[in-house]
Amino acid sequence: MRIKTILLAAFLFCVSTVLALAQHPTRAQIHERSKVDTKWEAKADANHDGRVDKVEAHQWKRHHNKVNTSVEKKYDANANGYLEPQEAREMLKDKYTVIKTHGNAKVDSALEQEYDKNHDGVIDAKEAEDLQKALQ
Ligand SMILES: [Ca+2]
Ligand SMILES: [Ca+2]
Ligand SMILES: [Ca+2]
Repeated sequence: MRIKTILLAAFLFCVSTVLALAQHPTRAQIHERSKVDTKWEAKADANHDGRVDKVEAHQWKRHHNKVNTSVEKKYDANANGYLEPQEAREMLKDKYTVIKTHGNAKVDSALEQEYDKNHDGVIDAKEAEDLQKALQ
C-alpha cells in the first residue's frame, strides 16, 4: 500500500517535470519570435525562416530608419518611407556641411539625435566630430 503511494507520487513527479520541460522552450519561443506578417518584416527576415527574431529586428532598425520628419522625407530618394544607409548618409553629410559652415545645426531627425550628446536640440562643432567619423 505504502509502496504504491510512493510509486504514484514518483510517477506524478516525473510527469509534471516532463510537462514543465516540454512547455518551457515553446513558451519562450512564442515570446521571442513574432510571425512575419508585414512588408518590413518580410524584408527583415534575413534567414527566411518566416520569423523576425530579435537580432534580425535589431539589424533592420539599424539600417532602416523610418521617415518621420519632412527633412527625412527629402532624403528618402526611393520614397519607401525608410532611410537606407546610403540615404541617411546623404542627410548626415549635408548636416555636417551646415555645422562646418555655421558652427552648429538644429536636430531634425531621430538619426541626428544620436549625435546631440547634451540633448539641447542642436549639434555643435564638438558633437559633430562623431558625425564626421560616422561619415568616413
Ligand atoms: Ca528569421
Ligand atoms: Ca528610402
Ligand atoms: Ca547638442
